Amino acid sequence: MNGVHRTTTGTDEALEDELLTLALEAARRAGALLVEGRPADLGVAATKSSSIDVVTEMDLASEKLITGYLSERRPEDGFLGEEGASSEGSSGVRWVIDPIDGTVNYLYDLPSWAVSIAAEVQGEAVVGVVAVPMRSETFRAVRGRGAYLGERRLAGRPSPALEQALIGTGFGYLADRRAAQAEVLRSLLPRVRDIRRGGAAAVDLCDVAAGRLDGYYERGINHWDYAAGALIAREAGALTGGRPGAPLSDDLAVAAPPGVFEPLQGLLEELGAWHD
Ligand code: LIP
Repeated sequence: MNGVHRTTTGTDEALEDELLTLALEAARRAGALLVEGRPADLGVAATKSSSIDVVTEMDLASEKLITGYLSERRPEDGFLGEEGASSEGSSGVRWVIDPIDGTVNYLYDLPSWAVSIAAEVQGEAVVGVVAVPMRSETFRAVRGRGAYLGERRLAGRPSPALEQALIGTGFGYLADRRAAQAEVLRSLLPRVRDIRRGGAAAVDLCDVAAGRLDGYYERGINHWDYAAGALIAREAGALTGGRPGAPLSDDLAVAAPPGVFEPLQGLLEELGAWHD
């Protein structure tokens, strides 16, 4: 024995622990930067375009902080980030980063925005951290070892019938996509308890993990929006996927506990939620 403990999923536990510790600290630092660096009158006093510029600046600064912190400690790792970080690396580990998920909420000073960091080993997410600074919450998961919010192990909530399910969703930025998403929603809304549009996919996925939503779906989110949150949802017992039989992807993301997942995914397929 060389002292390396392999988990049931084949990754070594010491590596997972190291990646989790680094992701938590990087997310904490980025969250603090974003809270402290956000001008108080952002989105109120400034013109629309200059407000957006400030948000872009904060997005870039957050990603720079995270990639700088991680690459200093693990220089061989690769990166994929919303603001352009993209490198292969040579260690087999790749960090997938959304430096601000929920940028419009951040712009308007609504609390539901997050820093999302996932670590993938050989293409599989093994660690996920979603920090939601304005809620003072940090969600985390390690593949095969559960999802947590602080000390609380997350386990979703018992599945209601789809008609009684509270479903989160989101809308893309392009008008044509929004029109198609509105059509899907028109048919879905009368068939569920209600709909929530929180504005940050990573937070929606964590809310499924925490049992605050019975399910979530969205077309067109990016890898960095869901990499950490989907792992957290799965580790809390949710199923994740795209179209029936397909994994969760940019085309369609669905997450819900068993019992809601299947009818929701089936209905979304019928309604064509996977295309514009
Ligand atoms: C956003 C999501 C949001 C979704 C938007 C967008 P961003 O991410 O989290 O829920 O509806 O399409 O992808 O741009 O704030 O990182």
